Amino acid sequence: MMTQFFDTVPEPVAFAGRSAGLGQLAYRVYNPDRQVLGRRMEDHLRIAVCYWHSFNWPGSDIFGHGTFDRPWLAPDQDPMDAARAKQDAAFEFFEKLGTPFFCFHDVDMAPEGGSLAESRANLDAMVDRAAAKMEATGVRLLWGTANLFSHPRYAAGAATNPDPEVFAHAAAQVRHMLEATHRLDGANYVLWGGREGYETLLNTRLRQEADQLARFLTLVAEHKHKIGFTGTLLLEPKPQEPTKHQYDYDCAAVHGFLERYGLVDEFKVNIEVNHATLSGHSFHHEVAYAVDNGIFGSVDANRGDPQNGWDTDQFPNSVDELSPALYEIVRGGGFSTGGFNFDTKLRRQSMARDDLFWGHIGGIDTLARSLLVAEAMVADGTVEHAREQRYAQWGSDLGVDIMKGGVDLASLADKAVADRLSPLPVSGRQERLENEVNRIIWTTPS
Ligand code: XLS
Ligand code: NI
Ligand code: NI
Repeated sequence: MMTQFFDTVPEPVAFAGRSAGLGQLAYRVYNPDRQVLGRRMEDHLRIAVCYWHSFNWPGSDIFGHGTFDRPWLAPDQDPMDAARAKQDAAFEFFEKLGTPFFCFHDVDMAPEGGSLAESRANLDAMVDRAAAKMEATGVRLLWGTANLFSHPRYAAGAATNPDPEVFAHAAAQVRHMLEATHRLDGANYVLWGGREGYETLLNTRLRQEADQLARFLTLVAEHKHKIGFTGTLLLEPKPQEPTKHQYDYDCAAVHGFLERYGLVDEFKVNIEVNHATLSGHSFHHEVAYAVDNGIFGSVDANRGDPQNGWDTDQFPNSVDELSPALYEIVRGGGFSTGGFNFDTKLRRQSMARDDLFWGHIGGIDTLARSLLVAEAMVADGTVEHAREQRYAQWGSDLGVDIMKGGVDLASLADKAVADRLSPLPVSGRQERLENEVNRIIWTTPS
């Protein structure tokens, strides 16, 4: 195993369980080969490391410069030399962390050139190199995506831009990155509409922008089929930031949009935990919505900070919060092409190179532990049983009649009067259910 950038971590991180020593870089729960509900833990969680926050970002914020120890980001290097060094660092990290997947944007991996053709050549060279590294290490691509939000040309959006030339530029980038993802045998392709939204309604036509966005997504879906890419296309909801309002606000908004434009069979959602909370929901809500409506695709694992409202993208660390969401995922049959991508950022003071290991290991163990709780929740059956009981009346003649459309409003009303219906309210048993879930969280062995 190559050691060049992470020399303080000479060995791959391994599962050590309870015997892991204090300060030892080891997994305490995540054990790739452990069987959970008939699948290996690794195949359940399908963990990916993201290229952007982990290898591209120097630890800068709007008030201050980069703080991280990242020699591959040092200025004054030839951009392609820097891209190669960054790729070496990334693959060294993937291999040492021992996780199966990674994700990247076009511009994470290769520098933009002076023209589309030059950018394309840069990316092709880096994708060739990535293919060789993937072959050598066995690391796979969970998803690729194009960055349609950083360059000033996208300040007013990409697909929703008032200028069709910007739309065409975005199309060129997505076409190329979709083909690169296909070439690397990616399992999914993601579109996050970072600037597909507005800053002010005073200059914005909402219907026109929605039509443009739908047109763009239709072109992407057509091209996917044309090139024979069999991965899943994913939209990543987010309510705002960087724009004041983003059209892909949450899962329900995305779902309605897909239905309206006849795209619901072409796209699923990539749910990010911190985007769920930004939209005023919980991650549990977004997952439950997507699973129940058949659009659940993949997850960007991270968390926000309840003290502020931002997309702080911290590493997940709450088993209490994640377990109910993992329960919905496994109840729904688990991931097919999706997985847990660590769209996570270290805090700016976590400057040391090996902090990247601590962040990922903690997050992965949290997910692994939540998966074990979810498995126990399935075996326990209390939650499922409570839901069954709650809706049991819909199996009665009245319930079936209503739902199959056998009654109109007037006949239903007449029946309610004639039968002197006087239904009694029933307890929702919320506290009891919360206690049951806690019981399972507290008693599930690792
Ligand atoms: C930003 C998004 C972004 C997408 C990929 O908030 O999470 O990182 O996952 O473009
Ligand atoms: Ni994300
Ligand atoms: Ni985010």
